[in-house]
Amino acid sequence: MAERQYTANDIHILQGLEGVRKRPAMYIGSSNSMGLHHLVWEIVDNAVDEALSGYGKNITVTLHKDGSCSVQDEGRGIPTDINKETGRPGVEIVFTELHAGGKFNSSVYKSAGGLHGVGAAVTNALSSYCDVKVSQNGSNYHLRFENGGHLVAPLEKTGETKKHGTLVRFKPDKEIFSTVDFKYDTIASHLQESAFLMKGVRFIINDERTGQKEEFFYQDGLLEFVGRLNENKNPIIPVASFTDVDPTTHIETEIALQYCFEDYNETVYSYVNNVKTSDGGTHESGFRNGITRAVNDFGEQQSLLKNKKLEGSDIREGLTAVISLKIPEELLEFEGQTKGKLGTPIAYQVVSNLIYNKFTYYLAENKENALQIIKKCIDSQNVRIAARKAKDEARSSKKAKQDVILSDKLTPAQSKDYLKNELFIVEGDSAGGTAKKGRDRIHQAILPLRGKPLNTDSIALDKLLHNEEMATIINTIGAGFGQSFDIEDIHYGKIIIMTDADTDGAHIQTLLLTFFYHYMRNLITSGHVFVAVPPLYRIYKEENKKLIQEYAWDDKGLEEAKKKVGSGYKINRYKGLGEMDAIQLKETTMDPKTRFLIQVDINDPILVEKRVGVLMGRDASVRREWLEENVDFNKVDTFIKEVK
Ligand code: 1YM
Repeated sequence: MAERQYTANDIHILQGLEGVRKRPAMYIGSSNSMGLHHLVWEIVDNAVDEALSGYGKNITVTLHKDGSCSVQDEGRGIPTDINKETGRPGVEIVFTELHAGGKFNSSVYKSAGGLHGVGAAVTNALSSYCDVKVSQNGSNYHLRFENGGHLVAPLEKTGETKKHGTLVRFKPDKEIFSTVDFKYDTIASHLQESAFLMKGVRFIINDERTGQKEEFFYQDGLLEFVGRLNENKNPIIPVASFTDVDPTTHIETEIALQYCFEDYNETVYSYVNNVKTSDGGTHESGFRNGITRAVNDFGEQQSLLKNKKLEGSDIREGLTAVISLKIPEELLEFEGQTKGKLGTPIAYQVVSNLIYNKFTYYLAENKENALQIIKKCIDSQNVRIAARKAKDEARSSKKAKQDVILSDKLTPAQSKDYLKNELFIVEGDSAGGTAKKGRDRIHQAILPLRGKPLNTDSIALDKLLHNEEMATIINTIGAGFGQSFDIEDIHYGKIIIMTDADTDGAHIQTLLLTFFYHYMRNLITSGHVFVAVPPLYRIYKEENKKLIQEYAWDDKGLEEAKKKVGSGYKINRYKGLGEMDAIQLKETTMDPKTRFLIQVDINDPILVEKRVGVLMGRDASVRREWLEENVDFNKVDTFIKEVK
């Protein structure tokens, strides 16, 4: 192959891609597991855009044994003709220029919509190789990049075909990422979410490393999405769905919703052009406004409300809803640091009117269901009013004017700067004692939990609530629970769960997380909940009467630590927190400068519901099976993502 002549253009491009390699977090959020998966989303997004424009019904993601990932679609194929301005094929530009696509891409609704659609070039820049095959106009084409986006095989025709589509295969660069291990579950649930949002497009995942394979295809889209989210709940009504296209703005809205008994949370997920709007925005506000008006008007008409209007929160308790909007590009506005909040003002009116009109009609047409819904809302209202009364009374009584009564087991932090304070919930009194000695007394508080009361086989949450340990946690956190939970009142910026690295510890972790998920969800969604990761090994030796020691959190770290300490080392494998002394525990697990924390994240609705379902279900054997299969302490990752 002839050596390629670089032009000024190439230099500019390589500088661009070099910038991505220097600061990957700026483009994909982080260089950990989340960032790694971002590389896949970038390529899948392009395939999804193509399907959204009406080309191709199957999208296949394959995880290969060499650590690479490929994404294949059956669309028109990325353009291979020469771009006049640059003299280079379109496909080469797409993989080398940041933000390429905007100029060429003509689809009305872009899935990424300028959100995080930094494009295929970013994936290329962060890969050790990237192979692109395009089939279009009767021919197969191929080009290849290596080593962070250097073109090593320019576009060439490789043969004839009747097919059309694009195949991209890339291998993430080990130099960039802290892990290059693609997670089947993460990718599968992302594809499943896309399949729910795109009726009629089939998403296939094929893991050649393990032989695992799944297909996601939902003809009923959001209806099935809500059904799946509520799989383990007790529904009051069948899932209802509402769709409309606004004639003036051309905004397409689809909403599916369902009410469930014994569910005290509001679960609303929203999407704009197939991208999750995690922080809500105008469409979600419009939805809340519209549904509140519809239920109140219906209740009043039917004389069910005794002159007391329902508040929005009464109407949304036990409600699961998914809202999906398709907004033309010129109306798209996003806000917030992560651009996860829709700002488009008109979306408020569009969604509010749609749900008001359609839900009002639904209530009138489905009397039986309507009465059940109203009853549930009135129950919530009564509980809210009673809780508020109790709170007011408590406030005016003398006792409450003193500090909140805390458990005598709590070792409090001295600082009153609440958000800087950390609460360690520790498994066992003995580890609690060690933690107490090792803590920073200004900012760290210790609450030991006895393992046993939690570690029962039947854990209905109402039982848990009456459990002394749970009551202690609620009081200590100091912000109430359930509907009356108020994040403004929390007494700690970080709630850190610290358990042994064994199955019992994992059980306690998941119970606490499930408890927070049900009763203080905001605590998790606003990023206050963490899991401490104690080391698995201490590697040490004595040399000239001096102790040389290193800690390791996994097997890879163990190998590195052995090298660092040098020959003659001894290894201490920790079985529990209790085996560490206060200094060791401080150094490894508690001191912000040296510890590892995992921030609990619930960005992944289906995965979370699935896990909570299993963990909260009454079937103890399913739960045990899940714990045994999924909790691998050599690779810390259960419920949880994102190492901080
Ligand atoms: C496995 C990844 O990237 N498919 C894909 C990408 C494009 C097209 C088709 C496409 C788009 C358009 C016209 C258009 C892209 N094209 C561009 C650009 N799959 C994957 N399939 N023709 C083909 O939007 O007008 C960017 S992405 F910019 F070159 F048009």
